[in-house]
Amino acid sequence: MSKNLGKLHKATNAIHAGNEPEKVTGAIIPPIFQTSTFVQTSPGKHQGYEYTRSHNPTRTALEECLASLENAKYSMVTSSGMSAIMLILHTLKKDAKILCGDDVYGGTYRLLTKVFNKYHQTTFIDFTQTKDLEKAFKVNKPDLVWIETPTNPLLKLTDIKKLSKLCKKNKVILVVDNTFMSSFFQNPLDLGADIVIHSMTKYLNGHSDVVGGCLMLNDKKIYDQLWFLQNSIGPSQSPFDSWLVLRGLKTLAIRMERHAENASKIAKFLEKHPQVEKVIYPGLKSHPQHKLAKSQMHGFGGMITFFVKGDLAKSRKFLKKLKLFKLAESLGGVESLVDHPAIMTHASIPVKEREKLGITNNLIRLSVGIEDLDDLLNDLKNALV
Ligand code: P1T
Repeated sequence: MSKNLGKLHKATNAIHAGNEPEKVTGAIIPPIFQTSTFVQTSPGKHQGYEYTRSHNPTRTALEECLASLENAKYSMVTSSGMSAIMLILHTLKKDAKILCGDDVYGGTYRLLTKVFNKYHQTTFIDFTQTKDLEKAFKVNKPDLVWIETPTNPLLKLTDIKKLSKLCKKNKVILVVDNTFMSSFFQNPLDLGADIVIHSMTKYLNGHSDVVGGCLMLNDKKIYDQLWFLQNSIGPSQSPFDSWLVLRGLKTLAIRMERHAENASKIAKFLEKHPQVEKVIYPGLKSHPQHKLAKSQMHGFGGMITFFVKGDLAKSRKFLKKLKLFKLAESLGGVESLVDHPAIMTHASIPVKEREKLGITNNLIRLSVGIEDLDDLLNDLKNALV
């Protein structure tokens, strides 16, 4: 346990929380405890650590830092975003009902519809368009509500405070996947959510060199259940990867500010471009939930989704011409990435569903990095012809 630092700002916590100087040498950076096991002085007598699948001091340091960033009592680090999601789904009883936002990461959709469909029943609804949520709760009788806000890839927002009130009234667990905002721009637990998850692969680590996930929550009973599952199933993160995320977190505040600053200017540029049909970015006045974005988020983030004018051939031409924006799945790293959701990140969603959602062949998703803005704008200008 690190010293209680009192109430500090997030930029400070990202650097200091969980980062105690090492006790033997005073090293300012917590070491990588690259060990699978810990010696006991007599059976059952140890210093809090027995085996790295269960606990590891480097992972503990990261968990403390993450908990401070989401104002959470408990945090758990996992081997990937998907394994964090899997652990939550395993806490549900058989035949549980899940009400899930209709626009989610393709892998989340796949896990719910092709793996956990053996145990649970998931109904997908558009929380932004469903006027009568009370009725949706009455009809579906969910045990758990799952949302991304902003969603991947259409950047739709859900009013977390409003939804959490309804969940509490109906004794339903609300889980928010906060990956797109990072803990710097949005804190769902403060707005009433029960569990927050992140793919740490994205903004929290920020350097595209780690795959990881995390869970933050305030309920001890659910935490104990999640930890039991983590220990039993085994998707714990390696000490080295935890150390890299702890390192990445130190610059979370300045990275997020720069991601958002660049994205806001790029979104405005794209909105005026004659080859662009429509731009979706929560920071634009044209975003249908811009007002909600201003009230529940502390920044608009680094993700932009837009439609080029034309078809798949036009999208392919644009993607081929880009030089700085690299065509790759993932997001949230310091380098800019571009994604074609229909063929890449959301291919596991059936075509009919994708089309209903609006994930069309001319839809492009940008993860705006922290490079010089002029270089990014020039890259887009050269490719959008
Ligand atoms: O890739 P992994 O660390 O397992 O995280 C899965 C995940 C969970 N939640 C959201 C909102 C995500 O975006 C992801 C992963 N997403 C991508 C790889 C992507 O390019 O959208």
